[in-house]
Amino acid sequence: MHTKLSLYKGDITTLQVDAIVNAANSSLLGGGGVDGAIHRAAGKQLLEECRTLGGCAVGEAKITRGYNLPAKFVIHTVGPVWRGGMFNEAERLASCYKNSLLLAEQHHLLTVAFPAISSGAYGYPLRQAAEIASATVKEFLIHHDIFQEIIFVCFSEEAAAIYKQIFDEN
Ligand code: AR6
Repeated sequence: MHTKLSLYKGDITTLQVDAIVNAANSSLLGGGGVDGAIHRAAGKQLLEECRTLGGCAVGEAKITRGYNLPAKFVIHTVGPVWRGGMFNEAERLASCYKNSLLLAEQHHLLTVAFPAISSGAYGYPLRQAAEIASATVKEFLIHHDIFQEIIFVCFSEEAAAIYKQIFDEN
């Protein structure tokens, strides 16, 4: 594989990459968690650009500039709310990763950092969410091995341990 996959424990808003992915809601007008942190760090111009986008459906992705962030772009995607696993949550979560990477590819972005989409306020069990993240990105890279680095950002020790275990197993 040409693309380097890595884990980073910490705050995604500090990363100097081509794009960070935001775990947004379908309004794209901000919220808590990583979404709140990204809007705070990017500044109010981000919200102004988001207002022009007309929202985003679950599993889809939209791109904006990064404004005051060290990242050049923000790819906003909307994860599924966990409702027990019988409502296509896994497919929808996988779509978030695929559509975010497709957008990155279209914009020739080479370094992309993902948070653990849906695993906070949206309640997706972290291990299952991380397994989908890892498997979906690896599968995407089979046909689009065009990135320099994809970074999985873990915000807690627990998340870092889970991601590390999944990486070591595969
Ligand atoms: N850097 C990296 N990861 C973070 C950061 C950060 N600064 N802050 C939190 N996380 P969540 P969701 C992790 O709740 O579950 C928002 O209000 C966090 O530990 O941010 O997709 C939106 O507007 C967790 O593992 O996103 C939506 O309404 C992961 O990011 C809703 O929450 C995702 O947690 C989306 O919920």
